[in-house]
Amino acid sequence: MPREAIPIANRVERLSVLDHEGHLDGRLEPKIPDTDLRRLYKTMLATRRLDERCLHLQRQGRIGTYGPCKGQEATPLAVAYCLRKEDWMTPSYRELSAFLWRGWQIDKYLAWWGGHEIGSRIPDGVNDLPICVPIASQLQYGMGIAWGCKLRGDNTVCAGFVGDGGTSEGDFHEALNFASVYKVPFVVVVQNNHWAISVPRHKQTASPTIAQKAIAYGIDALQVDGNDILAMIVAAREAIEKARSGGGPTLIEAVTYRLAMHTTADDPKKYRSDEEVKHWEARDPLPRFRSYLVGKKLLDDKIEQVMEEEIRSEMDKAVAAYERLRPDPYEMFHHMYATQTPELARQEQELRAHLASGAGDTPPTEQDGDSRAPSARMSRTI
Ligand SMILES: Cc1ncc(C[n+]2csc(CCOP(=O)(O)OP(=O)(O)O)c2C)c(N)n1
Ligand SMILES: [Mg+2]
Repeated sequence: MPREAIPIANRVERLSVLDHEGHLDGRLEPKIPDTDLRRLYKTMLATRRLDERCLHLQRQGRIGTYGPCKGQEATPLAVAYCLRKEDWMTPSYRELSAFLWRGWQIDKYLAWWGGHEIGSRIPDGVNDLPICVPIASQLQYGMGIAWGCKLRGDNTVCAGFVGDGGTSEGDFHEALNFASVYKVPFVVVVQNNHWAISVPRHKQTASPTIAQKAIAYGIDALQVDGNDILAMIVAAREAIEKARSGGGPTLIEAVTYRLAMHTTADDPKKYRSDEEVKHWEARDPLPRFRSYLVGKKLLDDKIEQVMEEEIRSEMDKAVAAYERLRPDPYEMFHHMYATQTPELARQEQELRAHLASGAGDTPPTEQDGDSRAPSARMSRTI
């Protein structure tokens, strides 16, 4: 009876196409039409600007707790770019660039952070699940959707997102196991942004990469520079097309960094150094993609200025539309169950009595100084 190494079929590769300064490894450059490259950059820029705007809106009391995505614009966008419209996406909560690409409405996105269920309503014709906060649970839904795609045989696939912290949840492992055994068209993208609130990546798991966790489930895996949109497009294209052609699931570990706080309820200075943040600011996905596009003569200051103006005007309109929304604050007591539970009925009565007592005054809105915005009173916990 020998004692010998067991050959393991799966291997884990690391991929990057642009270096930290945006220089290209030409051998790996994906084919992307010029118009798409410009649109991708504009969406990255819009994501950055909307993220900044959301921070301001939160500080002014116009939306509730907000979870920024600064520094993580490239990964979700690349995946969304490679999906077809009829494919599915099960996001977590830091995939804003993908939401914009997939056609989510900005006013509804703001409504979600304003605590209103109207923000969970995905536009007709967009096959996405809403923002999901119970960590990693979205992978179970994603796996189920992908299985449905396979059973229907309509050539659609699903991409699901999760954070590095989410890989410690049972849901992550159950979804991978099921996806692999049933060979479903599911692409799991781990946004490894190095932190799960204040828990660093090295305390999350002792395995040298997150990608290699896929090996135990018999799933192919790739570790990718998640701040390099070109590398992410190469990886996502491969994985999505493999899934579409019956090759089963893939795990992509996108190595990125959360440049801002976990949420506006968090102070990252308490647990990480300025040097670490500076190190990652030098790897910001936006300037890297920008310098690639400037090198290809697809972008210059003038073109970017026009983009900035268009983005600003679109955001102004969306913020105004959000602040005009007057969603029913009692909807939250009716949203979940067909028949309201006694406990929810009690809570609804409590809120009604509280607001009737005049305790529900709200801060002014951006548009109409002294009117009331019920949204400003609500918040989410993530
Ligand atoms: C099941 C569950 N447990 C705990 C929480 C509280 N919580 C919210 S975010 C978070 C950390 C998630 O870290 P990670 O998966 O790395 O995602 P990131 O926030 O870094 O994008 C935790 C523990 C939650 N939302 N759901
Ligand atoms: Mg994380």
